[in-house]
Amino acid sequence: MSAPGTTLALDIGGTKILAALVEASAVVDSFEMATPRDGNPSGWLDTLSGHTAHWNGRYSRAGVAVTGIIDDGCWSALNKKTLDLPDRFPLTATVSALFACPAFAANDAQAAAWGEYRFGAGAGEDMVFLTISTGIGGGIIAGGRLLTGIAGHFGLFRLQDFEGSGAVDSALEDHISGHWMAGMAAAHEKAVTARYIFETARGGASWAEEIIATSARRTAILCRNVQLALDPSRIVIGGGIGLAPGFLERIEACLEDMPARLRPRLVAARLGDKAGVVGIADLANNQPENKGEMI
Ligand code: BMX
Repeated sequence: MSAPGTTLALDIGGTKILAALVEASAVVDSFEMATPRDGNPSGWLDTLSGHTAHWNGRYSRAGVAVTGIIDDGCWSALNKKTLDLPDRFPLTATVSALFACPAFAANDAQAAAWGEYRFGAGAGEDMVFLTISTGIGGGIIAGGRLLTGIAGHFGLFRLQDFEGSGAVDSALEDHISGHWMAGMAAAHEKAVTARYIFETARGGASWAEEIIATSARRTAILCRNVQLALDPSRIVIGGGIGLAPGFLERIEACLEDMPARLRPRLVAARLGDKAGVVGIADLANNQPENKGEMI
């Protein structure tokens, strides 16, 4: 018999996939793998179900947080540079059939925003969550409610020209996030990860330092704009890059000269890479039966 109150939570991002068994806000078991850059979501979910087969019978429903958007339970990418997906992949139907339980799906950053709001750095106030990771995602909590649909897709803000870079009408995240960092690093070293760039900068490499400083400077502009648009009590910063040592402090340093009333209050996410699974589990548990999607 399945244990009531235990949820299978999957968080599928552009770099890694986290599967977890969640009870209330506690992750009781977890499994992680790199997001394959080839194949398709059916194959990735098959692999995942194989690795988590020993959890069968321990959960009664599934929540899936994914990079990209969900419409009618179908999953698509907004930015294929973050993760290349076939359009309208039937996510909730596939998860429900593979894991033999009702499934609910939502955007990854919105799920993480909800996790932080309920159990992490949110403190019960209106907040914006920003994840700086493979792409840039976000979630908005206003009046105790998570805004759904495409709300919070700050990384998809359009960019006409950025500091004279010549970039025309591209996504903001393509000039800040992990895949941008890796692309910039390619001029110096082959196939490096964002983590490696941070380590190399700490070791004194000026090219790595410049990439991180540029990303932080641009993220600071994004935070200013978010503050002016929504005036949240706090902006919670998460994601592998957002939470990399010193990154939040770099953003704050870029905001120091702002008048206090306009300056965003930045707070580090507290659930770390568990925010997505904790948030999606809570959202899944609060859905009426058989409602398979949120955005
Ligand atoms: C992109 C977009 C968002 C996502 C964000 C962070 C896609 C595939 N993703 O802006 O939906 O929330 O990246 O995603 O269009 P992550 O994979 O970096 O966590």
